[in-house]
Amino acid sequence: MNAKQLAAEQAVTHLEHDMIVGLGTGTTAYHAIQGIAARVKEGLRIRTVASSKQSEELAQQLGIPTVPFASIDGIDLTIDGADEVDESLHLIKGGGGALLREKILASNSAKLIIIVDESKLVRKLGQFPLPVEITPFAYELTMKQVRSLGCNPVLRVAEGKTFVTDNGNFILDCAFGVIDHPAELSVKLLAIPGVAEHGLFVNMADTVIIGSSEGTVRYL
Ligand code: ABF
Repeated sequence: MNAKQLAAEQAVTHLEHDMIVGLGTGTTAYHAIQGIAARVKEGLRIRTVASSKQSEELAQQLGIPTVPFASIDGIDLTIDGADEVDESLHLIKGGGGALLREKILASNSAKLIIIVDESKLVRKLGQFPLPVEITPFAYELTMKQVRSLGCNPVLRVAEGKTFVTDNGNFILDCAFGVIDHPAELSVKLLAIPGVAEHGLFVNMADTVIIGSSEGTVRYL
């Protein structure tokens, strides 16, 4: 079992009957969805909502009950990955392009468990370029405003085309260098009208589960 899978397997031990569960996105969250499917097969009674079309389709293929957002009032537990985790459990997410939906799920969850391998742990956030989701309209001007905050934003491209999120938006990958004050940067980014959301998750994670290549798991 690899490190990501170990963390995922540990996270699914936190599931309980009748929970509404948020499904994350990415390769670590993939393992969690597999683990959730195994528990559902054993008889665990849960309902889920997903942070991406990809995760929703995977859940449905694996026989995990998915429900519309209109049918729930909130989420009991979301299990998701991250690109970076610092010592205060602040996160950078969005490398997979699902940050807006991931943040909506996280902010509506009573508990957010983040699952990572050791490579994601950093003392301070910022080695991983911060993903910022922006509306396509006048995106060049939005890019300029984001640049003025002290980074060189790069419009994300995938398979030779501008990457488009599940919400029809673009992503800017913004290398800020060390982010000393993530909460302040968050406020500044959200003050730019074309910014839909960004990948800084400040004070959102309740628990981080770290899998290691030696086969151990620890909690932050
Ligand atoms: C999602 O998947 C993200 O927010 C993050 O960008 C990514 C983590 O990648 P992986 O789990 O594939 O390493 O959770």
